Amino acid sequence: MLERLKEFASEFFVTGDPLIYGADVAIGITIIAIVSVLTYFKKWGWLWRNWLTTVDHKKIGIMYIIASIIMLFRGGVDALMMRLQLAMPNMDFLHPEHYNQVFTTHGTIMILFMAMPFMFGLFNVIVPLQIGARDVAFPFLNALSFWLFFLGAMLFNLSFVIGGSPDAGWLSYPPLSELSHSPGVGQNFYIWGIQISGIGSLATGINFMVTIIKMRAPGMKWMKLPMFTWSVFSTCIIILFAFPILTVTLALLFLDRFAGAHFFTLDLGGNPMMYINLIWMWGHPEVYIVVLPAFGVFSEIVSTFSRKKLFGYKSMVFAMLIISFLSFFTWAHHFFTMGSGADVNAFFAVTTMLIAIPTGVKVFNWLFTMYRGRIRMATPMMWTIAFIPCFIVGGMTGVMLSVAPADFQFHNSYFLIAHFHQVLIGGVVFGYFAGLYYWWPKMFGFQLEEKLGKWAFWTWNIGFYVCFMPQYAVGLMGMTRRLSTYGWDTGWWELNFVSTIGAFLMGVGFLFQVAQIADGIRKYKTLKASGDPWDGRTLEWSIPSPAPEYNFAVTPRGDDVDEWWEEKERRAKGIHPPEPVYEPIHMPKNSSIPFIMSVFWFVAGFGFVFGWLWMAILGLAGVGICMIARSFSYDTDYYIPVDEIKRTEASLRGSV
Ligand code: HEM
Ligand SMILES: [Cu+2]
Repeated sequence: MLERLKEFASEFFVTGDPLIYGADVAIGITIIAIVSVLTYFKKWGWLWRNWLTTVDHKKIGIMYIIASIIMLFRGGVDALMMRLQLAMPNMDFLHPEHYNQVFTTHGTIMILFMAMPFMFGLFNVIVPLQIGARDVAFPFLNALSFWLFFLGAMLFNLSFVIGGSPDAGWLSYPPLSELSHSPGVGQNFYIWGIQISGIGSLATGINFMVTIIKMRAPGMKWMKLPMFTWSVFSTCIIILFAFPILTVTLALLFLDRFAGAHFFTLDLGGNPMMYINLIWMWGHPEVYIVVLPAFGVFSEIVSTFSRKKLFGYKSMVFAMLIISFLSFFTWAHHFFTMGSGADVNAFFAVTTMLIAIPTGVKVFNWLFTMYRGRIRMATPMMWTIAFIPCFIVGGMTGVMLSVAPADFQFHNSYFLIAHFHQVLIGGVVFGYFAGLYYWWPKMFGFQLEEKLGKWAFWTWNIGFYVCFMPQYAVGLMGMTRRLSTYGWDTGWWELNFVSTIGAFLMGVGFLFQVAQIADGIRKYKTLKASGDPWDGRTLEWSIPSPAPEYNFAVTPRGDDVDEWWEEKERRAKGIHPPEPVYEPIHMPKNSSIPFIMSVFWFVAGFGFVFGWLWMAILGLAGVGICMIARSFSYDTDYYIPVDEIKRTEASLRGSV
């Protein structure tokens, strides 16, 4: 009996590597620390009532961002481990199997559990405020989306200590990801972690689409929508069409592994290339999903910090919609080498190149907005200005990759690694950082001090170029991706060494950001932000920071893109708005169902990962019961009475 138990434990828990034991201990200590702090300060009730069961879009947004920053840390540690291993030839720090796991978890986490939630966090905090709404269209569904994302991400991360990590790359190509080549549970963790959080992503896409269509302030016609909200809308269109493809593809892969199907196997009629086509039909749109909101953030910041209207508003909107559309017709540029022939490759090469046109339009619009503007160099603006050249180089190397015959050389080399990190870091990460700095005072009610922020900015930026520029070169010299080590005779080590230094500089940049935030929290009482700390232009700046629970005491109007700016101009001329007439505000009630239901999804996922059908059925039954419970709960809303609104407004407005 004891022997059997031991055997089970040695398969169940990941063993053998000192790094893993170290991580086990660290995870254990963190959990104990969190539990004891919550118990000691008697904060469990507070956590449950204010956060775990909340349906408030602002709080959900903050939880998304916190989770994504933790994931940025984990993905970043993975990155640094890889760069350490590649710093010198013949290094013995990560063994090949371990290296495979690390690049797989790094890529998956960075895209799905860092970029996506960071983006959803910004959607949540800002979109309802920008369009003058009380909340999103479906607040309950919104909470459910968050918890599905969170527990999906936790399930994925669990593979680090239980069962073993996936190691077939961030897109899990068959045949590597099939049972024949990956008999362990790692791929199952991959499939279920992404499936569960993916349902949440699809629901968020639908939720924000409906919110933007139905809940805009009176007067806010489509061409009066703030640019960030437009970017969210175009992203939601892509999510709506792309995420179902991902769900189906992973479901088919799961059937291959779990039920002996042969969709993507090499024998019995299956075809691995079918998977690769399908996954990129989601995967390419996915990169536009994460970058369009960053474009939206930059548009807001450029105009606020140049104190000018955004140049070329309509062309911005059309550029984004065209990008959304085109993003569905470029997927095969990820495997020009498949052998589909010149005609097919030519089609995908041309569609890919076409995307450069609307993107170029946007870049010129940002530049023209800055032209002759009175530019203020606060941190959000610095990230924006740094993004422009970085994204241009990243985009141009993308156009180089889209030349199909040339791609036969570039394919899967470090040239590609450098290209996509340049657009993902220089575009997506810089964009979300800019957004976080910009909207930080609105989220938390205090300003961050700029000094540490500027240190973070410079170390991140210098680190970025030092890390990735050499990779273009080393790629052209023949170094391929997913390589766990190389010899002295390759001539690659100097460039790799420099690249590793750059990666660690970015790590230092991250530490500066953590320090900046910690410092801000320590001094937050002295750093109180007004409702409009940047002299903003859109409606979110017209209300106090942080926004009260109900956002707007009276529904605002949205007659202009820069409605709040116009309002300030009117007030300067002495035209004041009429005294507000308050009415009771209709609000959604908190609910514990999203959290509990997602925990059941987690249980079901865990059961499927290990093939324990009883557990999977138990989990799914729990999910079903939660759905039934929700459909019978009628007590889902309440009204904030006028007295309370008056009191809150008086205390908030008094202090701003
Ligand atoms: C912060 C600095 C970062 C560094 C130093 C870094 C470094 C690396 C390294 C060394 C690899 C493995 C290359 C290989 O052996 O093939 C890699 C792969 C990858 N990275 Fe990053 N990375 C960073 C940030 C990011 C970000 C922000 C994202 C996405 C938002 C990202 C997405 C990916 C993806 C998708 C892969 C491919 C994984 C695979 O081959 O399956 N990385 N990165
Ligand atoms: Cu692509």
